[in-house]
Amino acid sequence: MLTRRNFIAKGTIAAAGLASLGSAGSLLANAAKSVQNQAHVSQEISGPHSLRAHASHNGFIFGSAVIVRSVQSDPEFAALVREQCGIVVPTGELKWKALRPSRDQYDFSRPDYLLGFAQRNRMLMRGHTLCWHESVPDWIKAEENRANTRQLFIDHITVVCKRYAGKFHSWDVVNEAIFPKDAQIGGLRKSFWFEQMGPEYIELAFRTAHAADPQARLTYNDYGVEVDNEEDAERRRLILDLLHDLRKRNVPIDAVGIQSHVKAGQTETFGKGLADYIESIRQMGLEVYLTELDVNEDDIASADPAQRDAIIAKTYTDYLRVALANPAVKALLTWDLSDRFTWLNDGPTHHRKQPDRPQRSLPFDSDYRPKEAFFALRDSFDARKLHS
Ligand code: 9MR
Repeated sequence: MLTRRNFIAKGTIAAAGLASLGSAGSLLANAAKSVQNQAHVSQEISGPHSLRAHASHNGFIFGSAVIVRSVQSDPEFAALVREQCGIVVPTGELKWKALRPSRDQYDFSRPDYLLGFAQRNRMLMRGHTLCWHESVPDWIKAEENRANTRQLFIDHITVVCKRYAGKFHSWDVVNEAIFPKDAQIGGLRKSFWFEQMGPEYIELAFRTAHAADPQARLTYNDYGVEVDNEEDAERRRLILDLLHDLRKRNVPIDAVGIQSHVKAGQTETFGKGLADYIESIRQMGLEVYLTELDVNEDDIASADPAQRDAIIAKTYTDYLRVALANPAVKALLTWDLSDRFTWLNDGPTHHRKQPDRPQRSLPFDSDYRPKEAFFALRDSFDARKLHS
């Protein structure tokens, strides 16, 4: 097996060698195709050839979400993150469930580690997230705490934001608050926070975060706004209504996160809906971050890795052609950097369309070798044409 390092050095030689084996076996042939697909571009991917450098050259910050443990325990992965990222965010370690084993305990060890790593390597760091319906610890639901939810909420946001005050680029203050199926006012999700505090919890979260860390850019982060269909159009309308309302009442908010969990092999397109959405956010004076970009490839019928990689790469290109066109977009993070860690391979597989096939969703494969998606990202960064 080629390692990531010698793959990069010997990429062209490997392509030629494997190609000469012709029909020696589908695996080898696929590998040859996959490497050949990349042969037109430089195999240099570090320093000025990194995603980080190409993004910075085109007016935004590139980075990735990481599982902190993977950076702590795997030096090769840590080197890859250092090489490619100008910003990092922990996938789970700043959520309530991770930070708060009990009412009286905070465990900052993993986010602290990541902050040190980021600072040593001149990377920025984002925080994710202060408020999410999926990360509500059991202890807060107990009767004696339930009655105090509002105060516990304020205390949590204050303590966590103060710890990192002046050190974070931005915070996802509220995550995924819109869920029209719950049939609540403004399309708001009937989360624990909503049920305990009503719609006011959103404003309270932003005001509390701002008081504790006036420097971090405070972000509202959500999914399901990326494609041109009715469902996403409704979600876009509801999120824009929420943002207008927050702005009208001078709630301190600086940015909107578009999660960008997109799908390959679907008929729906990225187009006017997304472009208009980003422009509306810009006109409110807010920045836009593409916060959790990855490509779910479950809908691709082909089992051929080379074909799948090409379709995945094209999905990145199609998405970024629209998403990066607006100058309001100031940051882009993939949701992990390597297929080894993607959440799309987590948990039970029986419900997936391709249950036996690990997803190849990210720019680097599970051995940290760049795939076509890497080059699609880099080319998309370079193709950025800003319409101001
Ligand atoms: O990728 C994250 C996974 O490792 C965690 O187990 C999970 C629950 O904390 O959250 C995942 O990240 C989610 C993010 O916080 C919000 N948007 C959707 C992401 C993927 O589920």
